[in-house]
Amino acid sequence: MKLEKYKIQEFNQQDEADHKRRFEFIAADVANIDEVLQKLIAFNIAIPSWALGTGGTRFGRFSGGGEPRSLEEKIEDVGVIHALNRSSNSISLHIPWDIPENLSAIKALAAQHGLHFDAVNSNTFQDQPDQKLSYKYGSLHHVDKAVRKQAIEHNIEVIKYGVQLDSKALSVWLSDGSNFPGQLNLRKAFQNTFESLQEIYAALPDDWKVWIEYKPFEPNFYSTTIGDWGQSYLLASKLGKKASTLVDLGHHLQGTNIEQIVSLLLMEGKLAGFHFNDSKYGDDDLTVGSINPYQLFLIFNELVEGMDARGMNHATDIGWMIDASHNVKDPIEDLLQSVQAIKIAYTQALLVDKVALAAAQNNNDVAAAQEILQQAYRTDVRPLVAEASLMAGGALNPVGVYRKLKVREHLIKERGLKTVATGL
Ligand SMILES: [Mn+2]
Repeated sequence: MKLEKYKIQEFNQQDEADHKRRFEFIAADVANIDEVLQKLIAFNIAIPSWALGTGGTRFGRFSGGGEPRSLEEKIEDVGVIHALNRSSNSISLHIPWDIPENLSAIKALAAQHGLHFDAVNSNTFQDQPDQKLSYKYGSLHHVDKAVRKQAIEHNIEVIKYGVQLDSKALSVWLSDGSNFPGQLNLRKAFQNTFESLQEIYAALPDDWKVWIEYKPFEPNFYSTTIGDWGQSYLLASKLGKKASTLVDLGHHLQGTNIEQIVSLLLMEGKLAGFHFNDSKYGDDDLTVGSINPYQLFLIFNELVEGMDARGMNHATDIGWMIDASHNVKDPIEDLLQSVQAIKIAYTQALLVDKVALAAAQNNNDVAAAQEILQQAYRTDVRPLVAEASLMAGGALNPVGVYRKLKVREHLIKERGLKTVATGL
């Protein structure tokens, strides 16, 4: 399904007068409003191919109907999202859930929707039906060299798919770890992981990167072989320049100061990218900004400050991606909400008075520093995000227009009520 631009514009016109009034009110206080809008227009967040279906838990899965049945339909769904928000211009594929069979046709379809391919993701956390050796006890860290070899070869195969899709990065998340004390020699497991990653690293094309994701627990509950940012950073440092650390917001223990992690990784030039989601307890994979939008803002504040300090391009020098799962929501609505939340936090971070904040910090004026941050955070920047969307040809209110256009009803009619997307 392809959304017609004129239909989006028709709905925009209905809201335009109200929007202009709200926009002008807030824009009057933003000195560099054009720069902010241009940065917002340039800012895109990749959609993972596994997020277009309804997610499940280990207890069950309740399909919402009209889910994409193929990679082609997943690309069409990302096309719908991008048409509405003009901020989701790429898709991140997961191999083997989404192996592209006809590469040139897939690339042409993506291009029709204005999309390109972001990082490719390998999967050694599940056994596939035709797989020779099991990953029950891990993959790249496995005690058996033959299992490690199989997992290395899978990652190299994923790189080959990615090259054909013009991707530029391999994203690796391992579930490797142990469930009980004594199960693993922790040092040897880490060493095996490093040596396996070295072989994968050697297969990377010159202009490629490998992103190493970490996670402290689940599915293993005693140790995870790449459990935190320090372990990921250690691997990335030992591997070399093409390797860096990927931060998934849900992959931290409660109370972790993620903004500090981000700040230091940026300082070292080792922050690869982001997997956005939100959580209350653990790796909940909830909609971005639904639980703790202030933390998201504080993270973006460090991102903007740290990227500016290194002269980085906000839009392109870090990989931005959503990694969430939707148990009870329409996945497209959830993704639209997530992208909006990210853009709101980014805009608020752009509004922070950096000169005044640096002065307050240098004077140990703690109260003033808090006032400056919260001045930006408590600004309702939604009209700025809406204006950027309007300027880029998207919807003033993406979720609202999605509902008015009855997209899900059309998709159910086209695909059926009982479809199941590959992946989750
Ligand atoms: Mn992730």
